[in-house]
Amino acid sequence: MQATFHAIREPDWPEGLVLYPGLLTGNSCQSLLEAVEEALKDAPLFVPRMPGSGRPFSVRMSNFGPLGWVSDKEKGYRYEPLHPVTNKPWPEMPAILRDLWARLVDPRLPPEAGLINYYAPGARMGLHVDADEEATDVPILSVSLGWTARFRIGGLRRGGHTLSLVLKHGDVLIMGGTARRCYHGIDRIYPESGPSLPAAIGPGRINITLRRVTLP
Ligand SMILES: O=C(O)CCC(=O)C(=O)O
Ligand SMILES: [Mn+2]
Repeated sequence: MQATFHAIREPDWPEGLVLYPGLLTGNSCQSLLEAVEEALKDAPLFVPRMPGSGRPFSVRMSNFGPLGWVSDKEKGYRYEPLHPVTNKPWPEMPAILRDLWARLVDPRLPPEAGLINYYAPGARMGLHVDADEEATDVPILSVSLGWTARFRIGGLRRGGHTLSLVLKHGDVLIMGGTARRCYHGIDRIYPESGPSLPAAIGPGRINITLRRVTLP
């Protein structure tokens, strides 16, 4: 799995933000994409909607693990054990993701949700804080696959200074410490800037974020 195990932290980044560029090798990325393709057969991508307005997100989603992040007009952001359309449990978390978490986050407290984000060309994700977990102090681990994205991160409040970094195929990003509570999002993805996703998924980018949801 380790091509390089080089951690990048920069002085102007929020404390707790760590980038491992290309941590997942080509083969691991390939196996992971196969696991995503397989999972989506059973748990197809759904269109999350903003609470209240019902406006659709441009990113489509699914999940791995016992809990999945969902959002709709009526009940808003939350974790659910069942897929909102099929009403079936989410597919099991692939071993490769469990291992990555054990190595970089916590071997004793496994992730409960692996949110799969699919960015088709033109999709983006507005600035937000991940705040629907009870385990608010456990870092979030994010894996990027396919086309490159521009990730933006700011501070603890909206409207302050932000900075951007580029997330490529095989990159792993940890948001722990202060960064766990910072506003962040995806400005854009760059067309054809990375390996193609499986045809059954479509062109663009897959991001998987592993989250601990409940307190032990
Ligand atoms: O796609 C990404 O890299 C970030 C995703 C994200 O922030 C989220 O799913 O909450
Ligand atoms: Mn997030």
